[in-house]
Amino acid sequence: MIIVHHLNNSRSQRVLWLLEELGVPYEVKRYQRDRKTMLAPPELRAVHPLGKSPVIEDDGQVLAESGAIVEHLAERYGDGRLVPPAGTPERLRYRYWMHFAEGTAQPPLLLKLLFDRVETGPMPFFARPVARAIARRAKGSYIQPNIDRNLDFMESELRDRDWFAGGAFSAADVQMSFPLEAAVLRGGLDAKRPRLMDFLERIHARPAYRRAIDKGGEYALLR
Ligand SMILES: N[C@@H](CCC(=O)N[C@@H](CS)C(=O)NCC(=O)O)C(=O)O
Repeated sequence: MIIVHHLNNSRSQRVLWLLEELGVPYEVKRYQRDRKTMLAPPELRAVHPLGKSPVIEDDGQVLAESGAIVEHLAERYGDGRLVPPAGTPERLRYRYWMHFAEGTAQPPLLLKLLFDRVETGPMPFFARPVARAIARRAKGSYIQPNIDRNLDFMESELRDRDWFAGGAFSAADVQMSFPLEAAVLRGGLDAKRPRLMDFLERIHARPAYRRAIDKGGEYALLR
């Protein structure tokens, strides 16, 4: 039985969704973020030294890193589904988006989250103006322009195809869901990029996605 170590409101929601798409049985072990710091509880470090989610156990082997998990599960249990055939342009695009999600899309969104907290979080009154100025400068000069460029690029890539790898839904779309959901919450993704919004609507309507939400519990990234 596959075990998914699942943190509320996190990237591991994607893993539950993928397993629902594949129809593979699994067990969910739930962990709650600290309400104040939003960090994972220390028990997750007993599963993997980094203490982040997702982590899975499959056949007694522990695997972390959502992209590696998604690729592994799709290859091992997909039986040809959700992974484009090897040697096709779709397979190359599949690989590209699988890595783009965490390697390029996610970093500026995380920076945005951190600098938003610097700007609005509690601190001594004398430090506030300086901290706010630094946060605004970082967001305006680097973070938001990178988020915008990434979003424009993703929007343009869905101009000629329904899904990121091509005409068929694939595990790369599962991996891409999290940065897009995060971009709605804090990256400025809205109706001005209609193809990305339509992508989100289509994935949220999938029965497997809905089942995964029921299994995972609280998921505030969902819109
Ligand atoms: N690149 C890693 C990132 C893992 C990660 O940062 N997970 C977050 C959840 S979205 C986490 O565990 N945060 C809690 C913490 O850092 O304590 C992946 O894709 O799996």
